[in-house]
This record gives sequence, C-alpha cells and structure tokens, in this order.
Amino acid sequence: MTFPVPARPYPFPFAPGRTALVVIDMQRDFIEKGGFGDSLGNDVTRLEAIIPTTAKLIDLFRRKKWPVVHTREAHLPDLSDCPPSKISRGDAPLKIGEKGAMGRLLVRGEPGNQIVDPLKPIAGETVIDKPGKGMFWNTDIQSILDNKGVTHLVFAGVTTEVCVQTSMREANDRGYECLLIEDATESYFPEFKRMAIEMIVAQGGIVGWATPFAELEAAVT
Ligand code: C5J
Repeated sequence: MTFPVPARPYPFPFAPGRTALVVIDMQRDFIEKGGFGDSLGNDVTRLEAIIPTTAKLIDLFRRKKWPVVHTREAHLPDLSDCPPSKISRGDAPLKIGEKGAMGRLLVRGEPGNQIVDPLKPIAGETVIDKPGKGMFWNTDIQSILDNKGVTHLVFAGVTTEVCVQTSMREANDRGYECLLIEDATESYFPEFKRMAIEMIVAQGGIVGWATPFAELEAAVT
C-alpha cells in the first residue's frame, strides 16, 4: 500500500512500514567551525540552518516508529579505508586524519566525527560509518535495509550535491524509491543545492523525487 505525497516531478508513492529515513553526515566535521568542511574553506554556518527542520523530520519518523538511519563520513584511525587520492586532493591546510580543533578530521570516534547534539541517534537507530561519499560503498547498509524490508528511502543531510546526491544515486540504481526533503538538506554552495535537486527530479524523476518537509508531514498525519 502506498499513498501520494505532493512532490516534484509528481506525487511520491509513500510506503508506510517500508520506508526508512536516511540522514546523511550531520556530523560536527561538516557543520561546525574547526572541522573538515571549515578546513576546506567553506562557510559552515549555511549548514546549521537545516538542523531544526531535520530534527522535526527525525521526530516524525520516531513518532511513527519508522526506521531512521544516520550516516557519518568516517575513516578507520589507520586510514586503511581511505584512498591516498582522497587524502592528497586539494590544498587545504589540514588533511583527512590530521588533528584539528575537534580531533582528527573524518576519523571514527573523534569529537568532530559525532553527529550534532540536536540530531543525536537514539537507541535502536542505525548508524553507518561510510568511508566514501555514497552510503552503499564499503558499508553494510544494503543488508540492514533488506532485513527491515525497506523499499523506499527519504533523504536528508549534507551536502546536497556530494554525499546526499551520491547516496541517492546509489540507492536509485539499487531499486529504492527515493524522496529528498528539500529544506532538510544543504550545501556550502546555494547554486549547487538548487541544481542538484533539479538533476534529481529531471527527466521524470531520473534519480527520485523532492519535496519540502511540510508536504510530507501533512501527507502522513
Ligand atoms: C563532503 C559530504 N562534502 N558529506 N561530504 O565531502 O557531503
């Protein structure tokens, strides 16, 4: 059974009981000063603006007892899961694995690698440490979703055109129906966010659907 959620490019077929929320990389490394995003020269304050809407979205899934998955972009302390090309790319003053204001950048267990307090996972929710931009590469997410009978994914998180879009494209290729919540995702570059959403919904939803949180909330309550 599905019911329609108003969305672009046409209503999203929401499947209660078979839909998981995926919150991508809402970790301090990307959202707070002194983290990885900051070290790359980005204005990180743009990203914290979506925390309240993302919190409402998570709360909606919790109230409905639908699955919530959190991801973190995170590497093993010895960086054995991080390609050298990913470390050397760019001219940032601090590289992945080096010590910043919140510990080693993008390394599991470090303070900067934790999800921001207002969106902290609770018991029973899945937390995936992903070494890539996409959530399927080198993770257990596929079997976790299969075990829960999930066929539909609602996406939130950062950044829209990097880890969110990559994960959504990976999910789309694996047969999941994917809906992006437009005001629960953000980019350091407003134009990239806008264009990423346009790319997702173009050509009849070639990657998936997009809608504001209020449309989903109204449709499911
Ligand atoms: C980036 C991400 N932008 N979570 N990671 O490097 O989008």
